[in-house]
Amino acid sequence: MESAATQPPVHPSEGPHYNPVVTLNGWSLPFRMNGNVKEFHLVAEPVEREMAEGMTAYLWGYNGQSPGPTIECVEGDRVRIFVSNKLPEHTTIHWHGMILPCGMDGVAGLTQPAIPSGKTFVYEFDAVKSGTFMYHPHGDEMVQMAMGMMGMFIIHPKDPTFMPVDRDFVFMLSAYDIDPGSYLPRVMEMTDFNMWTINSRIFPDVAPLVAATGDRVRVRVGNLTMTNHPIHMHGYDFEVTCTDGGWVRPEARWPEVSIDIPVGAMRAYEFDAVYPGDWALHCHKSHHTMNAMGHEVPTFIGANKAEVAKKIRQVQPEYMPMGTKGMADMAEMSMPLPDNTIPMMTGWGQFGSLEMGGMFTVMKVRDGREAGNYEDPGDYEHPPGTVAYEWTGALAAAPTAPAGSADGSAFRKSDVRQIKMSGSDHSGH
Ligand SMILES: [Cu+2]
Repeated sequence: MESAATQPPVHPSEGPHYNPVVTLNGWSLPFRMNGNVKEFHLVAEPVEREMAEGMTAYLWGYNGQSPGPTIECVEGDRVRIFVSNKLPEHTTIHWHGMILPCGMDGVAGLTQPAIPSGKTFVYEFDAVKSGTFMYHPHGDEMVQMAMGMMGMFIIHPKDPTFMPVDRDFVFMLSAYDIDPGSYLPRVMEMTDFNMWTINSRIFPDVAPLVAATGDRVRVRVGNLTMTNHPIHMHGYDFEVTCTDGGWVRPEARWPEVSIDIPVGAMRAYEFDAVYPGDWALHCHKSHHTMNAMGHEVPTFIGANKAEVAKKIRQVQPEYMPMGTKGMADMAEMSMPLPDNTIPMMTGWGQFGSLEMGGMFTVMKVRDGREAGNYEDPGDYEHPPGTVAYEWTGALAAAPTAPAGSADGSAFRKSDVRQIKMSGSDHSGH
């Protein structure tokens, strides 16, 4: 797949019918029927992934892309998956969350010999349980997953009336540590990643999720990074209806506005898209909605850099003191960057700079969208009188915290007394 654009869903022309998923900035792997067996072909190989305009990563993936294409089948299908290895080292594929014979589980050494470079192995099993699963290597796993080898595996219910939705989105969260100016992830990194991605794309180049007002919408999110991601969507409350363990019974669900996606897990949530708008959808860890962030930058908030700026300009005339009022000025100013990286905070909306990056996108709900149309509808046209606005009239004094028993200073006085008492106790010993 040459393009990183979201490919429209592919309705099955053979085998049992299902309502296909839409992979954000991705696509579904075509299959062919061979008798009663649904056959797929995955090719593990080095790929180039454009994470955003101006930033390409040299990754390993499947069929020309990282993450690999989404595999879709139907509960009851017999599937046969050919896996060709074009990597410089051996690999396997583990089918995360799926019920299958042990010898098809894909753990190198434990359940099968690894697939040598240049060879093709076959995995074959019955899709016995519907739900959302993942696939990834289980041989040199740390390196191969750090290089981007992963994908989603959807088994649709045999009964098409079971939990039907109008729009069914799926994406994988992955993270990379790629130094600005370079292309390869540092595979030994464990914590300090700088590219927090949705299907190996970073904001502002993550595709929006597009829905029509009134649609029943499902969003399936897999996490194969090294940390959890509290995925937060504005404008709605919703319920987790599926994990990689299976469907969640209605009596076991509760309302949420952020759902934590644990490491090595999948959560699918559903809602009725009754509120039109451009609703932010993002990881709530604020460092995960940034790009290419260095964590050694000192905090200058409140500092007066006027004097030091004068001195620095004697040797570096273009020097601009930044960060003394916060960091928003960094998003608004475009400064020269090293090759192959993009700004830490970026993205422009109809009202200005978003100051975002990484795991951020938008759920765009619009009246009158036709079924099957996933094209970006552009900016939301707010009904008149429904946008926050500047107040230019007179203002009464703003309320402040009342003085009294809950006042912080009174609390501190008792603290001091406690400390004195324990001090005298101590001296008595
Ligand atoms: Cu996160």
